[in-house]
Amino acid sequence: MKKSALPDPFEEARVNKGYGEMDDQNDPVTMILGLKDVRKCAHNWKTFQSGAEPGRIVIPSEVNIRDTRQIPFEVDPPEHKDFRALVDPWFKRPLEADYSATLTQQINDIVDEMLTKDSIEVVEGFSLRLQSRALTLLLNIPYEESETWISWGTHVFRSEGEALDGDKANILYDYIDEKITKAIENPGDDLYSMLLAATVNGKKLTREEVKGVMILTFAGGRDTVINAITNSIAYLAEHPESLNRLLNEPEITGRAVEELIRYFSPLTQMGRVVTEDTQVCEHAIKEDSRISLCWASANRDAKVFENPNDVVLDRKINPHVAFGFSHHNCLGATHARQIMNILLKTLAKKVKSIDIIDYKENIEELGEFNRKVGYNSLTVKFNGR
Ligand code: HEM
Ligand code: EMZ
Repeated sequence: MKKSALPDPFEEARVNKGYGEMDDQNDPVTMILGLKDVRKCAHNWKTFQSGAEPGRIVIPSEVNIRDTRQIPFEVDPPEHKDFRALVDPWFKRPLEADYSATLTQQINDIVDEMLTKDSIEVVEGFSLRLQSRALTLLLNIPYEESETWISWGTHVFRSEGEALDGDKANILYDYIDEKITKAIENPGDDLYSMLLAATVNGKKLTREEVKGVMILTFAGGRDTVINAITNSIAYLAEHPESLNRLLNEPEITGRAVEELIRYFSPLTQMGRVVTEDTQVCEHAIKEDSRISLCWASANRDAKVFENPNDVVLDRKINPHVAFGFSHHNCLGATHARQIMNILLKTLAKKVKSIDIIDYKENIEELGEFNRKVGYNSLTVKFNGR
């Protein structure tokens, strides 16, 4: 097994019964494992709800550490549609020429810096820094603000040894509160100010709603992007021929991004609360219990993907659900795809090979399953072309 491989722990359960089970803080979860079932349940918001109690659809559940509703993530249709319509254009900005030019500059700079070093710890020293700097573009605020976010570490609700960390969450909450107050006093052209000026159904957003969008923007796009970048570095270290291929065939870059995201599936699963007694995979599910849409398992479904456990860099048919499916599909996907696309092109141009010096895997414990989602640390050396 290669160091960069992410094994699929769900295969047997997916093939044999289609679902798995785990306990999460005495609030059990039935995990939906096949791609078709995941899509069907994701689409059925009436039976499988997102908006029940803030934090409950996240696994591990965050009900004990927060009560602000994240928007549009924890809102169901029909209200979801209006919030989504408000933020959609903003989250498409990564497609604009200025945005991608600045992002390219940021990525060039950090890769150049890494090439001068004898060793790099990728998670904190590369991925977190790249992610935080890129986020200043998405929020449209000064670059220097990223220094604060980098100091928070890789997850805003979790810390090493603690799956849920309420004190840490409060750092983010206080920070966002302060920034909202500043944007009220002195509006600019940043995301806070856009939200504060906006109306949904003729009504201005409340402060709590603005906070809900901002918390989600900070939390949702953090460890996912960090894992995507870190796993890509590990993969390229063990597949230097891929660096050459990306250099010589830049036209496959878009497909390579989708394939790496499918294979890594940086967000393993997301829950839903069941609104009525029902059945999935011939398995009875009780009202007010939880299911999860297990994107990581669905993305290895052999009924849909040929050689699902291989990275096929230019995979042609790739209907993966790593960014979710249906109403709540990932709002940050445009930004994440741009980061990955520019990163692959930049690495291919500047880096000949990458040596792995040391690593510590990040394993999620999910009841009967243990899933490697990435690394707690990964030390490498970049060798220039
Ligand atoms: C939703 C994955 C990056 C913001 C989702 C969902 C998935 C996902 C699977 C669906 C959740 C559900 O159905 O309940 C990922 C992955 C990423 C990534 C794999 C990186 C590779 C980002 C970034 C941001 C972001 C960079 C923003 C900074 C959001 C938001 C939603 C969402 C706001 C909720 C959309 C809605 O409810 O309508 N993401 N995400 N994500 N993501 Fe991402
Ligand atoms: C929530 C979630 C959003 C949650 C789309 O995913 O990401 C998780 O990392 C956060 O902990 O609060 O924002």
